[in-house]
Amino acid sequence: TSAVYAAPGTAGARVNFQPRYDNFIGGKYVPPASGEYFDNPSPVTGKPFTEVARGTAPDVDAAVDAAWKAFATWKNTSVTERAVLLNRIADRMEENLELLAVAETWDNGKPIRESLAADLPLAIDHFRYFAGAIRAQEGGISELDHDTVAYHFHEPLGVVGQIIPWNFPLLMATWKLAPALAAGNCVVLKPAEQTPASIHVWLDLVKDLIPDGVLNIVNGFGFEAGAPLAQHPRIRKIAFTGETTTGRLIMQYASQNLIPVTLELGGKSPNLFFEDVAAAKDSFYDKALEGFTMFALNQGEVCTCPSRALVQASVYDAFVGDGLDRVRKIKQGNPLDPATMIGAQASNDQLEKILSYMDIGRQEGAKVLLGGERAELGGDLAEGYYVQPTVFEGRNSMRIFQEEIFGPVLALTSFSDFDDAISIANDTLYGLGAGVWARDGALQYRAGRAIEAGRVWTNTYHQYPAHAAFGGYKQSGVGRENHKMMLDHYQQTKNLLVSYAEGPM
Ligand code: TXE
Repeated sequence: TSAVYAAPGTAGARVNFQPRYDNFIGGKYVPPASGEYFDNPSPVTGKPFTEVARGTAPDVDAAVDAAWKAFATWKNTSVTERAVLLNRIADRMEENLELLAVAETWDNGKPIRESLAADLPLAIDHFRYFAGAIRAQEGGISELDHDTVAYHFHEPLGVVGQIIPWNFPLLMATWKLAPALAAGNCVVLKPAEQTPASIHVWLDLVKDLIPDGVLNIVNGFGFEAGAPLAQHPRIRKIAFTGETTTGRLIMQYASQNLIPVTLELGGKSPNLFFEDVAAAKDSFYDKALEGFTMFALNQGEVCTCPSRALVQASVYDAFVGDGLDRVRKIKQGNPLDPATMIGAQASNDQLEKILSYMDIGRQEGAKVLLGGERAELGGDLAEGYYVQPTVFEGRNSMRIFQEEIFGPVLALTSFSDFDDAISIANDTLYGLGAGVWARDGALQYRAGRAIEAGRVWTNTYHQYPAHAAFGGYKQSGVGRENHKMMLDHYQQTKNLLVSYAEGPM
């Protein structure tokens, strides 16, 4: 369908939110100990549409208790049972794809065509991937001598804490939940306060499938609900996605209880365009131009946003000219319109942060090639959080090249040769993603190996399959998500060392 989806709360809406969401603990909705709720606005209109429990330490305590109670049974489930559960969750999501996509778009501001074609299908596939991965996992046996054997078993950690961000609320929840549940853990999850609602729409669809206490959700703010979770003495691991400065705090909290941490943090990913890209104006060139526009995907609110474009000087003017033409074609508008390519920023705070970086860029002498302002959309969208796709030209030493803006803002510069390209690409505190665009195979390979980043896309960008490892070098994080190697982060190894000899020892 190409019709605009009806807004929640209006006639014909695919989803209607409840007026209020509580915490979900031990299989039931429970009011917060504080008795307080906070308003949740939609970025599409800037207007509140539901209110959400303001969780605090006592709620986290209750959730951790409920999770440990459930773990006593859950840890003994077979991998088949857990795989069946994950597959059922995936099926429910698929049956309710449009409903969930509208919920996600309304809560986060992202265009419906992306929630429908990317966020939800990727989340569904993630549950299915880990359903398969856990069934295919095997332990190991070492024969120490003829009568002595070391067995290696995978065991779950127990109760784990998970703190997620607001840029891909359902997908980030899935990235954390699927491997944790597959491995046999019970979870206490804290959604981001900016996007607390879509996860409850999801929960309403799947909660009858999940045994009580296996998944608990405590809503609330970072310092009030997130910190007590990360510091809780009875969680066995904390997984976090968010800002690098918050990641540092999470690691400190975890050190109090000496528990493992996985962190997916910020980025300032370089997107490198080598001169041979422009050797012909063919379909490959066209694909590279599309790669140039990827900084605006999800309004730039992606930890791997290719927020720095590095274009070889010999083709700079021509390539950038064509690239800007492509950026001008990005259609901004109502996120519920399937034709819209760029929607609203997730929160007013984020909108203001982006606008302030645009001022910083201008002040430090970067040249605005495109955009540079808040996007004024009329009617119901007038108070939504919209920003124009923006391209700044400048130098890599500028703050807009070094600091994560997390908006549709590209910092563009040129490089002379291979060594210059790699040195600019790596001149950053971060190392999450990168893009390499080149026709020459050896060049692609050498650039991919030389860039200090956990994922280097080559002649593509922004693909997130469940079976490719994802995570940061340098200050972009610790550990990996996706891929079956993720199970290692949610399991510990039990070694039984057994002698079958009669004796003597
Ligand atoms: O992140 P926070 P914010 C970056 C992006 C963005 C900036 C700020 O640059 O502009 O971070 O966003 C919880 N103890 N990214 O302020 O604070 C919080 O409630 C425990 C990059 O929203 O890191 C939320 O659930 N938890 C990014 C989650 O942490 C705490 C995604 C993320 O919030 C906490 C999001 C605390 N002390 C933002 N403080 C990515 N890598 O994808 C906050 N939280």
